[in-house]
Amino acid sequence: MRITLVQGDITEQDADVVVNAANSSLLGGGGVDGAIHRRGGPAILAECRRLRASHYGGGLPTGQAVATTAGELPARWIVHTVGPVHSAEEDRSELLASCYRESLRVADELGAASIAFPAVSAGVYGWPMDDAARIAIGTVRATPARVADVRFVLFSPDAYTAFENALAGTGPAG
Ligand code: AR6
Repeated sequence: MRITLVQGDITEQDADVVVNAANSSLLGGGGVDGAIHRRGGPAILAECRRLRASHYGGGLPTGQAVATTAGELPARWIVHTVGPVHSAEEDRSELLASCYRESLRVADELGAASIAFPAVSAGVYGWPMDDAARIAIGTVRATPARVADVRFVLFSPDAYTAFENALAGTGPAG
């Protein structure tokens, strides 16, 4: 498995799988989720609605992942995963790690050769970027998977730097 970092917009990635930082409703939202639905077109939402009706009436649980078409995006599939909202009182790292493990598992089931991840939970859900990056890189490295090309697509220079540090094993001091 090769891990690479890209600064940019995840909707432009031509990876087999693009991971969406969704919410449990699967009905869209802001951030990555909004961009994916906006640029991928209505086929993605239509399939999300079918998945809700067939399997996830109560919502897709936090830490799980499920695949749909990528609609008009260059990717072949979207894997929707629900990150945990960051909490100062409770350690939810294991749920965030689960998002990466489950997304890799679904990508393997699909036979994907490449996968692009955003920084799950590090936007609307409030996760500190350095910690989100450490969990993301650490989990992907520790997960056996057939998918050979794993990309993290970071929107901002700060996010890119946080992932660079995590990849090099040099977190911020303190
Ligand atoms: N490409 C790559 N990264 C992006 C893009 C993009 N097009 N847009 C934003 N980011 P977020 P979350 C970065 O909020 O924290 C939605 O409303 C962003 O700067 O997308 O898991 C859902 O419906 C941040 O670093 O996801 C949920 O309700 C990172 O992607 C909720 O937000 C993740 O930010 C999920 O929140």
